[in-house]
Amino acid sequence: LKATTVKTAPIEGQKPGTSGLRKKTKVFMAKDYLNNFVQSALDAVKASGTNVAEGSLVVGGDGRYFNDEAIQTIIQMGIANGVTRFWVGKDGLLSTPGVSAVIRERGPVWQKAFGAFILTASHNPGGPEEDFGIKYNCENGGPAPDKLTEAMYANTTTIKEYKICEGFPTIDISTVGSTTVKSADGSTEVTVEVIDTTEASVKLLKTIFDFDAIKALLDRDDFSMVYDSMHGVNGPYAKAVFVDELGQDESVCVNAIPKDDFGGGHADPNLTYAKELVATMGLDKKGNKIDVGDAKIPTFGAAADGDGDRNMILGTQFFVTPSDSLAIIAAYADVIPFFKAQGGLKGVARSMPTSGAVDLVAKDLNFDLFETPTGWKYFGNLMDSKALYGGKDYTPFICGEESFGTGSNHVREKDGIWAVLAWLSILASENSDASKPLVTVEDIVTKHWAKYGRNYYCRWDFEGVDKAPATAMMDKMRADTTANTGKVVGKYTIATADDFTYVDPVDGSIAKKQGIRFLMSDGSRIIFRLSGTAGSGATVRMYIEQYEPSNISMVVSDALKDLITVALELCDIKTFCGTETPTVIT
Ligand code: VG1
Ligand code: CO
Repeated sequence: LKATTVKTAPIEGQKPGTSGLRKKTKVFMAKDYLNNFVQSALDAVKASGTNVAEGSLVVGGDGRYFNDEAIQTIIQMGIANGVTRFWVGKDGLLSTPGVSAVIRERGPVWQKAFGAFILTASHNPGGPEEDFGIKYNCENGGPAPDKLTEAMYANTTTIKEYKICEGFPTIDISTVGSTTVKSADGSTEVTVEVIDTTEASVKLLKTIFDFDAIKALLDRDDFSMVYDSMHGVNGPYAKAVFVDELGQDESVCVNAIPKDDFGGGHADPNLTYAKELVATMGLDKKGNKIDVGDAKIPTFGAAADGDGDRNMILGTQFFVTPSDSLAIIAAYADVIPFFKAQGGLKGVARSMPTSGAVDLVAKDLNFDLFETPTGWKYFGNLMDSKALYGGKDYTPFICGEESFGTGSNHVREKDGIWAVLAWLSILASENSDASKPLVTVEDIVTKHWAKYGRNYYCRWDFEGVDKAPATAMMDKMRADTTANTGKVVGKYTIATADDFTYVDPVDGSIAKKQGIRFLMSDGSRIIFRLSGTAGSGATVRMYIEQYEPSNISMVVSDALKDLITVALELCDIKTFCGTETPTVIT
């Protein structure tokens, strides 16, 4: 357990983004890169008042290339920095929501986790030529708040040395079990426990949902489902829930073996990248129906991203937008025992670019509604409002983003498999009478639109553009907000043009520059942001929304055509970035 101190120097660009630090794998594998960040992170965690010698540090990842090596480095550095207990996922695998569940649920009080390193670049491709990432989660199970990630970043800019126990034996992470090592003088003892990947999550999910009701639905002859884990870390979780617990055939879980390059795919569950599932469900990448001949299309389809926190929900030849999914789960919260048992849902939140569909449900059902910046870390304070701050209690709570993320206060991360089980609960409740014809995903969504109206919505991503012109474009729109307010553009009038600022209602912290918004007088919205998860270059995101109270059966691209034209003019991306053709539309 002898620690060595290694001289190092600051490395540029180690600033965590929307969800941790993401870079090319090769960058991470370069000398001192990971070490510098881990040391800076641990120093910030200690400075925030955490005693790392007490409790456990969780370490796990989505299984991408360099995962295993990084885990051993983190253990060796953790020990040198005073950590005495580690919980490592078997085979190095823990999903993002899985880590949150482990932190919150696992262990006796004296072993409880104080934090976690999650090794993932989420939906970014993996492999030696692609991306790697690391993020830190806190004692509440949620992503480190801005204050902490800023402190980590500040440390990376001044770092001079890091500590590591290079002599610590390499841990065999392929077998569940414990390794304990004592220091030569007997004064300290370090335990590394390799834990079952899915246990804590499955146990928790079983307390949230009515598994018997879901099983009855899945067992119906007229119901079939497929869950595509895209070779990410979700596979073991999907199998544990659907095969082991719910007794379904293995064929329900496709691409369920985690691979270090996600099978060469892009483990991002949307209509563009989840090609295989989208075709199985009888759709093209625009969400239009395709001819599948004699093939039988499943009743329900879902997909997950690399680290298992995202979800896409599909019915037979039908795509549910993530914003609608959030609104519908909120509207049906009472069919989920977890919410019912706590006296029903109290609060909902969405990130600013997410459509206002959930707002209509909140208004109708009297839930407190919050609009936060992009990224899950902003939901944490709201969910912890009572426990941590003695303030108003917003839980039980459901939150979500347009980027295929949905979750609740059962953990402090978005949770892909939770969303799938939530949808199956809704379907089970609508189909409690087995003698009646099946109520489908499409029926449920259409009924919802008929009641609340429809928020037509799309997001255009311009990936891999140059950072300087993209930043200049944003700066121009920011500078023009006052001039643009009141302007008439096409058939729209800009009621407000601004740059979104969020004041956290719980602790008063302020997040500025969270996206340029054009709020039209008829309620339509155009929003621009730069992605905070790109491993290199820049990605411009353009979000378009138009609400229709009764005209609910238009084709999305037709409904949004005029607004898109206006949006492209307002940003002038053609001039700045040389393109106005998106790489992905969701
Ligand atoms: C994107 C999404 C955001 C999400 C984040 C992390 O961020 O837009 O909604 O929270 O990814 O998701 P950005 O800054 O690139 O727009 V995950 O599943 O990649 O951890
Ligand atoms: Co993810």
